[in-house]
Amino acid sequence: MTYTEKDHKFKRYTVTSALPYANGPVHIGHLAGVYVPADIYVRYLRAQGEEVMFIGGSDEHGVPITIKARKEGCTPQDIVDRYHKIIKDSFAEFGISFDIYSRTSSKEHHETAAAYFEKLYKEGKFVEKTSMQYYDEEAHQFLADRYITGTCPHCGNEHAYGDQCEACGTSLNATDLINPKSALSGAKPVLKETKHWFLPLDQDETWLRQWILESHKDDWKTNVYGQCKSWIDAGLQPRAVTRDLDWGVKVPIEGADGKVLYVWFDAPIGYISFTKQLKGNDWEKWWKSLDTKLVHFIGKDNIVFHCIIFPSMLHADGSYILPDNVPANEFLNLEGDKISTSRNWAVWLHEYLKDFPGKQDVLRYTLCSNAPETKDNDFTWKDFQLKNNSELVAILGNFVNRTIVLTHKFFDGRVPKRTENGELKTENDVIRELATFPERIGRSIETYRFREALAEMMNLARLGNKYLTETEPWKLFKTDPERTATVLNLALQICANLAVLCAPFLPFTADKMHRMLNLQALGWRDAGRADILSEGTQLEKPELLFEKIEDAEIEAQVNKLLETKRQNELNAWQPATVKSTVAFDDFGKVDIRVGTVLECSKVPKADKLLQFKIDDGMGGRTIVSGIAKFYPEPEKLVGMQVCFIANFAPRKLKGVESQGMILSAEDKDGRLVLITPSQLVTAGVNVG
Ligand code: B3M
Ligand code: ZN
Repeated sequence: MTYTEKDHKFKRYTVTSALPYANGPVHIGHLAGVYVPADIYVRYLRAQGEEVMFIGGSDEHGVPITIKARKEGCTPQDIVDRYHKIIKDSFAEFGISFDIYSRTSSKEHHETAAAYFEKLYKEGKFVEKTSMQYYDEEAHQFLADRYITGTCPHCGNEHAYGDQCEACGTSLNATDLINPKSALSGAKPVLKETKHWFLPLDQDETWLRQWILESHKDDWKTNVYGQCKSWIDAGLQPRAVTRDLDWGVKVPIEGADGKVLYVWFDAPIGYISFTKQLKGNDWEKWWKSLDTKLVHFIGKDNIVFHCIIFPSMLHADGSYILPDNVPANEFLNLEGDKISTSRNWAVWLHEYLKDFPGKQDVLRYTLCSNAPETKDNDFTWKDFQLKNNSELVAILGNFVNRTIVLTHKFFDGRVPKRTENGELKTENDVIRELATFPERIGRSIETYRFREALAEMMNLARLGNKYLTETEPWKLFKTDPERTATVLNLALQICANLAVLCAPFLPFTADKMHRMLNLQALGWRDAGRADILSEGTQLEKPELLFEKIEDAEIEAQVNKLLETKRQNELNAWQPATVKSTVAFDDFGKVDIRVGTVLECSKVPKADKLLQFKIDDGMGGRTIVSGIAKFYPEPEKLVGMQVCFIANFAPRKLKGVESQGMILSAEDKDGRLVLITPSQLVTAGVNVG
């Protein structure tokens, strides 16, 4: 039994993590917000000997998938097959220890979700309503959810979706949007009649208010509680749980052709259907026993669905437990900017693995120590480097390495004997303090304060370093080998404790430490003791737990992001607005001619300038132009024809008189390109 639950009723834990949409790979935001905290939580619970079911999977329905398929000209199934694999592999590589990672396009899921709907339908739990919904007359389709965008009536965000505004988190109905626009054709949609089934959330207000606002006032995170409160206070509206779409779980009743379940109806049922998929498992105990604790790990944009809509679905069925907690995180930004799949502004997990092979724990560590638990937070590569070099290498890695190296040096790598001596105050203090760590770390994890828990774990490594600094075993050995043995024994006990206590956060490092220390698998309850590593145990050769990350590696990542920024700017390029109208006569005042380049060279001491000698059919002239950067071999321009303004007032540039201006086009990346006639013409002719 865990620390906060000593007197509680829970016997087992069902832990779910939001199902990512299989319309793209996963990035650091996913990991920091949901999967690292969820994984720490379940690894810890397992170490406590608790019975845990950790559920994950891909959300393969919904408009984000069909939009992507349309863009790429393939089927939605192609899209989800591709990304489900990438996502599943990334999670496995990062050690996210799901008991099952499944997918909502699976047959079992379709059956479970359809049966869930059917039961509620038969019991009269839905309200059937014919209403007006937006329809795209060009695409001949109803515009559900993300097929429609517009301005959020709450915060004014112009890119809100038909079901939700991501800027303020509000859940919307498409008809709430101001200036609605079809995401398919850009057309202004029309309203058309259609029949749907609604979950009458308005009837759930009383028990939701009691359950969340009263019972969970003290244990739900403030950000989660606050969002729930404002929705409930604003008054809940009936919510359609079906859609006019062809990709999804078919509505399993007569008269519902061409309709599927709303993705937010079927996706959370995935948690249940995936549990069922684990063969030989009594799935109901994970979902229907009052002694099971249900915890949903999600990001803040999913709060309403997990705290209000899904609980209402569970409540409508009547045989399910409700979540005990929904520890939602805020968002992680990247280098000061919102992470965005469409703008490619992200650190993709599959790319990180290629760039930093074997360094999964470094990212897990950075993301946990910087997790957006109470407010949005920023990931920067500099901070990543700092956390690795000054914390993992300098504190944890250094302590473990020094201890094992010294044990090899002085005691042939065998755990030396610790002389129990009541007078050794330093040792007794260390032993006493060591004993407090498992509970301190455990309490923080159990109350979803993972940053704090991680910091505590590092404090144990700090305690170890401080102990070595104070006792200096590397010097002590010459004068007092017996005391040195005591010191290294105790330092090794701290290492062994770290191996157990760092495992939820840094599972790969913990495995390495277990191997180096020849430590058997221990539970959380074994930690805290100063005798978990038996005297005489032969240690393996030390290997470094962490390596320094060099500036060049960080620069390469920063440059990659700068390049993305540049690409995004190019993609966002739009032609300049056309200037105000000019009369023909005014245009006629500018005398544009064609000339042939006779000579061309750099203007001395001016990086940007080229000096042209032009045959203008009138005896020749010199023109200076600021295009040197784009024509590094000016002599190659000889013979080319250019257009120039012949009646431009002469002016001196770096001491050279320029008698006109050569015309060039500025491309969207800032490159200047000379304008030349498509065929040779006589030097001096007019352009107009
Ligand atoms: N796929 C939304 C998201 O990825 C959604 C979560 C479903 S959890 C049941 O943000
Ligand atoms: Zn909004």
